[in-house]
Amino acid sequence: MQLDTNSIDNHNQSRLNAHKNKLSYWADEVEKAEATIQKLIDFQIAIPSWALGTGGTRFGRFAGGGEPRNLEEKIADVGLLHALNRSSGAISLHIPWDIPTDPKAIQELAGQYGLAFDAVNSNTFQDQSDQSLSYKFGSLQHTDAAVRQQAIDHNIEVIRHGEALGSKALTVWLSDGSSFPGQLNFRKAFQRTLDSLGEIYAALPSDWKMFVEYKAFEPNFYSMTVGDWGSSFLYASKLGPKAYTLVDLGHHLPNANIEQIVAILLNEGKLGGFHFNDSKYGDDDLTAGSIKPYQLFLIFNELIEGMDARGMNHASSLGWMIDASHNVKDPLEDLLQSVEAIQLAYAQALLVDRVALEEAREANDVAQAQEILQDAFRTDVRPLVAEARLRVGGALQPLALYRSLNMRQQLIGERGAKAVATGL
Ligand code: AFD
Ligand code: MN
Ligand code: MN
Repeated sequence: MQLDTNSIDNHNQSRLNAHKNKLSYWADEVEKAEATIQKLIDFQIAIPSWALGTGGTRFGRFAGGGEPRNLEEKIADVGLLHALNRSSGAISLHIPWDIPTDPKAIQELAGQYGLAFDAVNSNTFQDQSDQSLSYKFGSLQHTDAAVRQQAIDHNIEVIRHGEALGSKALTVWLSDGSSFPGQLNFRKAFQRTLDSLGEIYAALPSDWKMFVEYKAFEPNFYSMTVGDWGSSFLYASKLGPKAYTLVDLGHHLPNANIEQIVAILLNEGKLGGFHFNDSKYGDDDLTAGSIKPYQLFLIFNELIEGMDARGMNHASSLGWMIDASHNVKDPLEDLLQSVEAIQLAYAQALLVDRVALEEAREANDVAQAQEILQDAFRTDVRPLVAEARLRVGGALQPLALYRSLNMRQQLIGERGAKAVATGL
């Protein structure tokens, strides 16, 4: 569905005065505000194709209607998000859920919405109906070389699909592991996984990256073969310069210090990208910033510090992707909220007075260091984020506009109340 620009203009006009008033708070700090707005305009966050339908739990799924029935409709949904916020200019596909039958046409369609293709994701955590061997006991780690080969071939096929669309990265998330003590020889599982990843790595085009995503538990509950950042780092280091660790915020054990993990990976040049979401317990896949916004800010604080130290480009040096989806919200509303939360955390982290922070640290002035961070975190940067959107044709309040235009009702009218998204 294409959003007509008139509705955005009308929406913005009616809110313009209120917005300018809020923005005037920044009048004394124009320089800082300007720099932040420019960075926000450049910063794009990829939307996962699997988050456009209502997510379920293993107990049930409550579809909301009007879900995208095919890849074209998924692209249309991301196009709609991007038209509203001008910050969701990419889509991350999951194969085989999103196999593009006509890549040229798909690329063209995405181009019409101003969308690029971010990392492509392989899937060896499910058996497909046309698949000859099962992944019940793992894929790249499997004891049977034929199963490993099938999983390797699948990953290489995913790379080929991505190449046809202009993607530049492959994300490998494995459910491989074991659920009971004694089930798995850890050493062999690691080595087999490394060897299999090595074969996939060898098939990467020269300008591609491979993201190795780790997860502490689930679906295996005793061990995961890529279970933490340490093992992901080890795989990525052994694989070579095109391999990196991908941090999914929900994939840690409770209370893990993710910002410190991020700082270390960045320092080693091995941080590849992110899957943003939030959680209270495990891989809850809740809206980014909905539970622990301060943690999200602290992560961005390390990102900016570490990226600036290495001369990296905030917008393009790392993969920025959302991986959130759940049961009780309209997925498009949820994604608008996630993108906004990420932008807010990024903008707040840009405000941190880094010189003063370093001085406080060097002087062991703990209270002052905390003040500096919290001062930035407690600044209301919503007008800056809204201004960034306004300047590039987005809506001042994307969620409010989405609601006032009854977008979900329109989608239901177009696709039906029982339309179910392909994928999980
Ligand atoms: C998993 C991971 C991973 C994977 C996805 C599948 O977060 O990114 O691709 O779910 O839906 O938990
Ligand atoms: Mn993920
Ligand atoms: Mn996950």
